[in-house]
Amino acid sequence: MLDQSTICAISTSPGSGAIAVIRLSGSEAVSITGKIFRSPNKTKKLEDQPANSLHFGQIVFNSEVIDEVVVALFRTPHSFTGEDIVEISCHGSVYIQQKILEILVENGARLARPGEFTQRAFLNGKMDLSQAEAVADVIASSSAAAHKLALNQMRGGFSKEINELRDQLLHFTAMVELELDFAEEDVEFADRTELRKLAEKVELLLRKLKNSFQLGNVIKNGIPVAIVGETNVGKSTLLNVLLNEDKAIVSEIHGTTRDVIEDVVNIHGTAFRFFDTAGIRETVDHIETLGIERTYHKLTEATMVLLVVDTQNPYPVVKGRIDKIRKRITNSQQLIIVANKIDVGKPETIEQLKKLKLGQNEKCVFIVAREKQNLEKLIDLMTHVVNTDLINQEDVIVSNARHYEILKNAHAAIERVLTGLKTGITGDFLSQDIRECLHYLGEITGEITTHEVLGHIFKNFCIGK
Ligand SMILES: Nc1nc2c(ncn2[C@@H]2O[C@H](COP(=O)(O)OP(=O)(O)OP(=O)(O)O)[C@@H](O)[C@H]2O)c(=O)[nH]1
Ligand SMILES: [Mg+2]
Repeated sequence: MLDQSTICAISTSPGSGAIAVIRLSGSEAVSITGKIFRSPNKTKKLEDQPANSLHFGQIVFNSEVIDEVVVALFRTPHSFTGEDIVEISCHGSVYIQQKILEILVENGARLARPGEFTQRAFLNGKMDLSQAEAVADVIASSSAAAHKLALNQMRGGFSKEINELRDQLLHFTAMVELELDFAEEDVEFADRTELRKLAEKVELLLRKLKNSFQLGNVIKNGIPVAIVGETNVGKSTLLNVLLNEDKAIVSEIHGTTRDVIEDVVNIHGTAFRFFDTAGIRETVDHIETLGIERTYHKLTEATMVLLVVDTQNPYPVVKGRIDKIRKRITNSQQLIIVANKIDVGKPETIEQLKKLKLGQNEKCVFIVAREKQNLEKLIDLMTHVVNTDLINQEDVIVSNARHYEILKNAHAAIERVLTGLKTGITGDFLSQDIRECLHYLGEITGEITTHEVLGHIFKNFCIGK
């Protein structure tokens, strides 16, 4: 099944740079490079060189010197792909890169397909499938949080969790299936209460992993933060200062923003996806009403809600708005009350707001959005919430849609097991559901895969990885 050819690709990003790296993998990686490599004293043979060594020399083709390069050698099985690998660091001109690639192909290497290096690493058992998938995520990660997530997965954090689950399930089936072998004797090896406990444990773990996807997904794409409040309180002003650009129109006219304005910005290593919304008020304007409906919709989708209130208003008005929004958000959402315009605010309102009792998922901060006063405090609150309440260091977070789909199936299967245990179905049915659950978990780590699945996963990689 494993393709034996030696593959090559430019592994650095396309275009010119100071240097570029061309990578080869396969049994002939060293000998092919050896044909075009010339050391300064012209005597060194690449094939005779030890693993993990570097060699300076020239790439020569038809007695023409193409470039001066450094060649790195890695030998099977101690390499990224598990095969012999050569990395040629050349000067980063597009011409040189293409030329060297061309010469390698002429000497017997084949151009690599997208993700083929990582695919080989998987097929050679250097990593499991979920780890291989994380390689792409690591490369694509654009924020510290997404990077942490991907790196954890690449190092096998997620695989460990899945393997533990599989072990427990195997233990489970073993107990049930032993019973089946002695069906005539009508014995019960598998204590039903024990089984139930085990199934509950597995169910909990699967549910936890499944539920973590929502968070994993937002970390990858930016944590959705809805900026909501009444008209003219300074929502768009706040968006603009957070983004550091004049994205939304700001004016003293009530109802300026009528549609949702969205942008992602990386703040202290976390990607936040901000949504500035239409101010909430009673209105007969049809378009504005539609905008306000969208505001409520964004509110439910957001992980974090910045409720902007204008401290120029009397406290009861402000409190009324806070209570209305509180009714619309759940415990798993974070509410930050942003008391704005304290430069011109009513001292009474500010005083009362400071005394406001806050729930577990609530915070309050006082700012002058227009002057960026206390903006850092708000940002600190937001990043603090993400780092302490959202991402727990030890927790494994699922961020891959394929894994999520599989976990959903595995979870449904274990739920059937639990119902089966309650209703007292026979062992063979139980075991069938457990086997199904096991099968799904195997799809995550790649113990069970089809050609189609593999092809689909790796085609989304870049060439050279
Ligand atoms: N004094 C003061 N004025 C502010 C502050 N923040 C915003 N403003 C002003 O308040 C007015 C309304 O600001 P916007 O950002 O357009 O308010 P909004 O909440 O987006 O309003 P709508 O889109 O109509 O819902 C503008 O004139 C801003 O300059 C502040 O901190 N202090
Ligand atoms: Mg606005």
